[in-house]
Amino acid sequence: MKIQVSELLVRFLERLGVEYIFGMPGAHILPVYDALYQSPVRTVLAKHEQGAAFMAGGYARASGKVSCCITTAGPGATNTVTGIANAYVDKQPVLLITGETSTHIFGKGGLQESSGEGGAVDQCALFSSITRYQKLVERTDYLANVLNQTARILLSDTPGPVLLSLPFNVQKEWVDESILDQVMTRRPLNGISVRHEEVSALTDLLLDSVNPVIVAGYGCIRSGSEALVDQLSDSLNIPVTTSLKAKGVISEASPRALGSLGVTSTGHAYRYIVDHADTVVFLGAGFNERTSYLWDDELLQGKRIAQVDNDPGQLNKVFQSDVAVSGDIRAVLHGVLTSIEKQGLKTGAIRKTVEPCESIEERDTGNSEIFRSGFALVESFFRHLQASMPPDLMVFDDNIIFAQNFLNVSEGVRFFPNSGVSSLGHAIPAAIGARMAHQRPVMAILGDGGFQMCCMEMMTAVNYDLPLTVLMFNNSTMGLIRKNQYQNYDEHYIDCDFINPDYRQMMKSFGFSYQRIENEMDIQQTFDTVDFMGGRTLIEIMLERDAFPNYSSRRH
Ligand SMILES: Cc1ncc(C[n+]2csc(CCOP(=O)(O)OP(=O)(O)O)c2C)c(N)n1
Ligand SMILES: [Mg+2]
Repeated sequence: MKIQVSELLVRFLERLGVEYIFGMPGAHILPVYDALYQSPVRTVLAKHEQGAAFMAGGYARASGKVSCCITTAGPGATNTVTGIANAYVDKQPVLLITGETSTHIFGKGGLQESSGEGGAVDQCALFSSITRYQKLVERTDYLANVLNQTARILLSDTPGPVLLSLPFNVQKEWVDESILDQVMTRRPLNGISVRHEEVSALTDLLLDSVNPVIVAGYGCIRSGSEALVDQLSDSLNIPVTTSLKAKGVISEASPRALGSLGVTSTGHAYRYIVDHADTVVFLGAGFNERTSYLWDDELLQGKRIAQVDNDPGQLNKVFQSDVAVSGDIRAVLHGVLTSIEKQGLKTGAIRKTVEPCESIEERDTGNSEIFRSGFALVESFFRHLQASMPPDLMVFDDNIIFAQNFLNVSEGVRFFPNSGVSSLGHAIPAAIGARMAHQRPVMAILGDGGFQMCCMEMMTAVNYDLPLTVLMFNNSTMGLIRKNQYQNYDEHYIDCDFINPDYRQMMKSFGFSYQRIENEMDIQQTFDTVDFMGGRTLIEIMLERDAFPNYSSRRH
């Protein structure tokens, strides 16, 4: 049967299992919107295409499923750049579909043309370093190949964004629907095989260690290995620290949890590794600037190192491992546990010579220089939150430092710190995307600077009747920048301070509930009234401009 390319594309999305498509229409993409009119794929109209791209990323991150974004040519597409770059760095399966001027006017200076001809913006070139595949689809005879290539990347174990740009006339061309039968739209069952010798080497290393430590990374979440990490940690009594992005891989209420590792943490995990570990096992964890304390020399000095990752490109990238295993983390851990069991070892086989921490409280605040003063209200807020938050809350966090240290992530709760390109303006739209994926309560945490970059997306939550709790820290400054200028630039404060609007009034006009926290009583009142499950609330915590968390922002 003959159908138009726009419809073929929508049928392709349906076969991929796409549920939502986040974006904003424009004349050049209306044929695809028209095909979406009758489709079960639901459209979500964002306030800004950057928000749409962050929503698509949030959806993919929360669900692991293919996510989609749609814009018009020219500015619609260019507005997504930061969100797509974010998905690229985070390896999210995000498909960006954009319109384009008709092929017969390429190079003539069409409105919003981004074909790259005759001095026009070259959209594919622009996206080439932030997508795994980008195609200006000028013809239909290779459509099956283009869609196959798209699906292959989106459904792979290490996915990334794909851009398909469709000229207006091509969207309306007629093609045979059977093209879709040539396209693979199911995830291939080609898990990376695991080599027995590598698993044995890892097992031997673990059994030969006195005080090993596991550093669990996002790869553990991506591969669904959380329970196996916990099992391994339990069976050999190995303490676990995580990268920020993997916070909660094992319950942070566990006495085996060292808390997260990184420059914005209280430093407990760092000190534990430096002082006690003889072996460090990285599981699906890169060793980026924050986790590694700027690749600190002392952290891994004299330790034996093992690394497991499903992406061979990650192995030995920033440190040399004694044992490097490439393969599915689940399969590797399964192999190690089986091998340990075969050797007849029981729980607690490795004698722990050092307690990971005396108490959870000591772990989270002990010796910390970061929160010397000014944050009693924030600490208290998180204590209340910990006690009364819904057990399945999903938290998107652009502020990072407070939740990283004051929020214990345990079973059920999921924590999504800003990652990727670490862009402000991410938490609110990403939380909205995640809520589309799961009928679970969501919370966005961010500063007042970041808030003003994306707060209009709160109206997207209103438009789609989604519950959303936003926690915003009002310090009337870009606090991180101010801190940096204090620490490293002789207090030359430039372009950090600003005047905030009256958020109570703003929220009134948005139809959001509003809670302002200036003292302990306000906290109590907030938790008495806030409805995480069904409400839409902005909670504003007032902070001193100079009460910054005292961690180092040094660069080299
Ligand atoms: C898109 C983008 N622009 C600039 C930055 C650099 N930057 C990092 S933190 C920050 C200040 C954030 O201020 P605010 O959101 O108020 O948080 P605070 O540090 O005050 O808690 C800036 C400008 C960034 N990360 N992303
Ligand atoms: Mg601020």
